[in-house]
Amino acid sequence: MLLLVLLLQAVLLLLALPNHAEVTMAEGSEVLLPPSKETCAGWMAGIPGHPGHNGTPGRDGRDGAAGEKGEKGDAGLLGPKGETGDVGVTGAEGPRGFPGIPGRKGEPGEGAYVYRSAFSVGLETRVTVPSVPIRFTKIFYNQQNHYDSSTGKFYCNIPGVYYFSYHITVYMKDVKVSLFKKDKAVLFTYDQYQEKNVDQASGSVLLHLEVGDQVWLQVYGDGDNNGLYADNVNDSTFTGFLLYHDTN
Ligand SMILES: [Ca+2]
Repeated sequence: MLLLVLLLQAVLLLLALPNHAEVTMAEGSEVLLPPSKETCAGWMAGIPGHPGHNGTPGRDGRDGAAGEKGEKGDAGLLGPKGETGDVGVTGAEGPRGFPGIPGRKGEPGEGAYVYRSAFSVGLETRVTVPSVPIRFTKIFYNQQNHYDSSTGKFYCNIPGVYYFSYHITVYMKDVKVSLFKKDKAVLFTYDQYQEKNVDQASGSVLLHLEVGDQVWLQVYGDGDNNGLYADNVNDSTFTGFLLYHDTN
């Protein structure tokens, strides 16, 4: 501001200097004009006066027009990272995938036929001889031929646990029978016959057998206890089968 004032004063001074004489004349209108050279031959010019004092500073000018809008500034620095948001809602189940690759073919299984052993036979004649194997010659089942109808014995081909049972019709005489294994009686059954009646005698057992073991039924005792009977409406049967084979 001060600089502006000084500059204004300098401009006013410059403007005032050339017109000093006129200004002096204007201000001095009431002063007596010097007489013209024609009217005053003996006139001599006076000494120029001193420059006037500086005028008082003018008033402040009006505000200038607003400048043009500046250029856009650079982007500021990135702010700190915000807090982790809440977990979103579980999405919908996706589509079913493609079928997988088929697995490898399995190892061949154990042959079931090898471990089959079963027989079921019946009495065809009522004549039984004591102290020898009873021969059951009516064959209900003997697929593996492990029972020999010519001897009345079962021959073990597969080591394991076997089930044996017999159901005998008793008629006319008492019955005493034993189940033999390897020349030794292991099971005994005794039935006393009742006059004018038909009785039943039965027995069953589980036995572990090794290959080559023989099993059969036989009348035991010294008496005449061979009342085993069979006809068209009465059977006496002997049955055996492998329950499960040895695994070692
Ligand atoms: Ca009886």
